Amino acid sequence: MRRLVIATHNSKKAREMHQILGTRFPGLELLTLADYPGAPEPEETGDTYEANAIIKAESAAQFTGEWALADDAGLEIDALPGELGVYSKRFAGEDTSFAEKMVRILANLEGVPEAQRGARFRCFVALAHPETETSVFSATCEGRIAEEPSGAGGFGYDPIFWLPELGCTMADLTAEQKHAISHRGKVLAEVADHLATMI
Ligand code: ITT
Repeated sequence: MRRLVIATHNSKKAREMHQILGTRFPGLELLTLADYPGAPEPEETGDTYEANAIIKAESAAQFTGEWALADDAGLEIDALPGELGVYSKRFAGEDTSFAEKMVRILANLEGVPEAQRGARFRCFVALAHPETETSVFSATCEGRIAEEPSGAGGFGYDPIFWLPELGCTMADLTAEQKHAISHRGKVLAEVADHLATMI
């Protein structure tokens, strides 16, 4: 494998995937869907992360003819069962900003004690090629929902994702610190071990 397409339309997620894989494989040509004008944005019709990751990776592999890597992630909040998860992007409406989504989550959790504010990011990654069977990898990152947003790093729900062992939110971390402990960092470390056998 000489070239890998990062199959996401989320530029911040693409940057994270690029940083993590580029550090490990400096000789690998990493492209994104932005390099393929007209690349379709398939509907995420699956009701699992795994199904959606496969849909995105296989669509990109078919369109580009290359190896393609897609990730589907979400935030699971114990006190709000079934409300985010696979549907994290659509929480409180697809067009609502993340600032607004986070305000809604914090309002829903008002008065909920720390011990009941458990949450995790879950991430599934699919690696596809037009001529081979798709492989799937997954990882989680455990934390809590903070009392208030903090930090400007990362993206999405990172400002309200509290990391008790570090005493800060995911958005308070540098990119390198996030990748060392995050769901995406962990799953891509596993993917990288797999890619190392193919490069
Ligand atoms: P693609 O499907 O094009 O890859 P997306 O933004 O739709 O991009 P997902 O469906 O995988 O991505 O993720 C759903 C939401 O979960 C995403 O919009 C983010 O808000 C949130 N999310 C995913 N990874 C995150 C992370 O590392 N930190 C914070 N929020 C994250």
